[in-house]
Amino acid sequence: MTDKPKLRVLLCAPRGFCAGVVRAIDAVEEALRIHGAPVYVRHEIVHNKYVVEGLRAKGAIFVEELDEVPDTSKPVIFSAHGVPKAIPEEAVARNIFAIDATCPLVTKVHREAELHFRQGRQVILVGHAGHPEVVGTIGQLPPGSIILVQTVEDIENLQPKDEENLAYVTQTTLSIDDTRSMVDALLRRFPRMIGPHREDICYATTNRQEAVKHIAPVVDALLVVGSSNSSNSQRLKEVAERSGCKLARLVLRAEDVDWDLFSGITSLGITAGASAPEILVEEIMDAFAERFELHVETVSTADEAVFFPLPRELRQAV
Ligand code: 0CN
Ligand code: SF4
Repeated sequence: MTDKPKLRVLLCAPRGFCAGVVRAIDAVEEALRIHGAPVYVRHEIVHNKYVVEGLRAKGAIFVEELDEVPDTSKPVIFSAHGVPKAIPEEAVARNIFAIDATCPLVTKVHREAELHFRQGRQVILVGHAGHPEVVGTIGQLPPGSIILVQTVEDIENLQPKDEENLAYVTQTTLSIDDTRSMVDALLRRFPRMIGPHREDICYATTNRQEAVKHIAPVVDALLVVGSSNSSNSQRLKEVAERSGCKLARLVLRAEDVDWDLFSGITSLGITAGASAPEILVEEIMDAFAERFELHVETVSTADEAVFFPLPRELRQAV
């Protein structure tokens, strides 16, 4: 007999690591294995403090800019979020051995932007100012070539050079619903604007949001496991709130759970951002199991079988 209150736990599937994150983390691990510690990583390889701390303990040194890297024969790995063109150029100029762990789905957006530019189109980027992916995408083209829009109001105020010659691209980790409204607003103002064949929002972002939409309306609370600087994780919390969940929280790990908030609930949804390791989901489940009698069900809304091979520089080394 247990006197713990019962808690029905609905685990979202898919959740957690996407193919781009697995590849980026593997790239750092493989670089450490081949080249020995230390290896340098420009920016958090993925936006998760637990992952970053784990790699730091194995000998990765994290920097924000290349000027923090000494003259070295050790590799410098670029994070999954992508970098402006100037960064690999700087690496070549300094004779730095660069390994690019940019997610192939971010690189795809870079190439789209470049192609539009070469075909004479002005490029509109839908995204969040200051996010490293947005900085990287803007940095694919000469300064001033890409216009960033963050809101429908920004779209109303747009003054493009030639309304007939426009294209848009988006950040990969945005809210599906917000982006649809933004794209609709763009097409209302500029009906001849060209966009991607499919969304630039990636499969992992899409599937994790879809799973949350299923679960959020039927649970008392929903936890998103992830870091606060992770765009895709923050969007999952927003999606939960907009789908009718009154209590949605983003937590890195069990010690961050505010237990007072969850004391009266009888059902809980759990998901994890694309950069959050499953071990932290397990840690949080264990912490709930200490306080509740859990009945766990997995609710699966999509199958994922995406795999990206390691960056070229590491494949050759292997
Ligand atoms: O959390 P992440 O490292 O990055 P954002 O969601 O903040 O973009 O997840 C991996 C996604 C990428 C690129
Ligand atoms: Fe790539 Fe999407 Fe994962 Fe970002 S969230 S690393 S774009 S698969």
